[in-house]
Amino acid sequence: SESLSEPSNKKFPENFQFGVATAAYQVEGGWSDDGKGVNIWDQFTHTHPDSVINGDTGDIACDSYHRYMGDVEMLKNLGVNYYRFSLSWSRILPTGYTNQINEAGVEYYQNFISALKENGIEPFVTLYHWDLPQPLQEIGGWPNPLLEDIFAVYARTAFTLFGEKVKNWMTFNEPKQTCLAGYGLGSAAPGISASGIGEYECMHTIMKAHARAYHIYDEEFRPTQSGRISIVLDTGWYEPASDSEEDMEAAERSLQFEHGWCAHPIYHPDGNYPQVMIDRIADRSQKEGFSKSRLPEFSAEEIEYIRGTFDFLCINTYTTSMVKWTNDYEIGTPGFYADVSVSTYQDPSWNGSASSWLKVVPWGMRKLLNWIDQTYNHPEIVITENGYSDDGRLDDPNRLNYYAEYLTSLLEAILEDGVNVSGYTAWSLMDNFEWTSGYTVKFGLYQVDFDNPNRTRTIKGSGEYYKNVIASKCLVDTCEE
Ligand code: GBH
Repeated sequence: SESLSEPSNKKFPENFQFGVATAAYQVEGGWSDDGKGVNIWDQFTHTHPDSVINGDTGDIACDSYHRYMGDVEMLKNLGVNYYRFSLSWSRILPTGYTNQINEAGVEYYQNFISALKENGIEPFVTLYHWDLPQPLQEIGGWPNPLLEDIFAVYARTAFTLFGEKVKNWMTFNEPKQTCLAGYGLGSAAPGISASGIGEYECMHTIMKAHARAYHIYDEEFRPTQSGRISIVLDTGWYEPASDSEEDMEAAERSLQFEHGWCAHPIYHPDGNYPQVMIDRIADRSQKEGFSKSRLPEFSAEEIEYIRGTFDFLCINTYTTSMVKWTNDYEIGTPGFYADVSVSTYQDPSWNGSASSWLKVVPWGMRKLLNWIDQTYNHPEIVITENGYSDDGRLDDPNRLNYYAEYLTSLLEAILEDGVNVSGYTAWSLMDNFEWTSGYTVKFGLYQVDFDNPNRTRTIKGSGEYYKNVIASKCLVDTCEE
């Protein structure tokens, strides 16, 4: 594994766009203010405090609900082209349905979006970043196919309310996490453990719900609003542990399960789940004694309806794993990882972060971008998240180096490999509620003082660096002209 010493002195293309990202539950706070309804993360942090480090919650978080003009100031100072944030569904529709519309929540987003536009910052809006209204969990959450319809109604509401100013929409953030952690392993909200079944049913609804929202936008809103819409998928790079045929097959299989599961139905010209998933899960299900595959099936009409529902490809990527071929896991308890049956590890020589899973492997991102480019037919790609965690210090050379090295790999993918990447988004604008890690792990370009009721924000060394990168489109003091 090669490691980079010097950041590239090449320039990003003139029209390349830079942004930063957050998500509603991680920054907004105001969890019960002005008519907001309860969502599954409110519920999870309040009723399973043992599942989050220090029993932390997003009740107040960065208090962006009350301090959004402070957020705008920071975004302006960084000079970003766009801000990727998410809408809190239950702030707009407290029950999840349209029987109640919370005017205060609608106004909050209208004011915020207007303030962004007035300051020349394009809003990139995610409809769903993991915070399902609790009443929809009461009817089963994402594994319930009814949620397709309910999400479609919410999406139409959002396009109607905000679509005049919002020209970049993302339906779901990382459905793989929603489904695996939420309905498979039970490690994240809503905490359902139903591995081997729950995650597949969850994804099946989300694929259809995404496609519905895409078609609604395409048919009812695009003609007048002329924006674009996509879905945000997350994946690391999976590098074969050797160049043996077995390890290469195992690494490709990992990519198909970890990324193809959501990407193939939407981005691949053939549509549908990857064949390797269809075959393996059918085979294991049969051996386990199920009457049919645990992987639900799409009809031919559904495959067609979902295929191609993107205007550009959005990818969150942070790290890399090595993959070794292994014997298939024994037939027994069904589970996603047993269905994949590979052995993964991270090289002990790779630099780490405050998150156990996040190792610094910039070359992995270049390989991933090339794999996506080849597998999905040279799409336009926006990196919608990439970043590094530490303890929240202001002087943060490790985060600065992470950005310098990953952006160097990105430049190589664009300039040397011809991958069509049009935007890059740093996660995150500021330190925030890092899900089950609570406030112990920090990703921000700005530090937030969580002990201060004003939630004072201070730019870090990496924030100053990113600001210069955006202004100069260059990673070092001077770039080749
Ligand atoms: C993103 O997920 C999220 O979109 C964002 O909200 C979050 O704050 C950010 O990353 C930083 O984490 O602990 O071994 O079980 C990134 C993908 C998938 C990375 C789940 C962490 C847990 C691995 N995440 N993964 S493990």
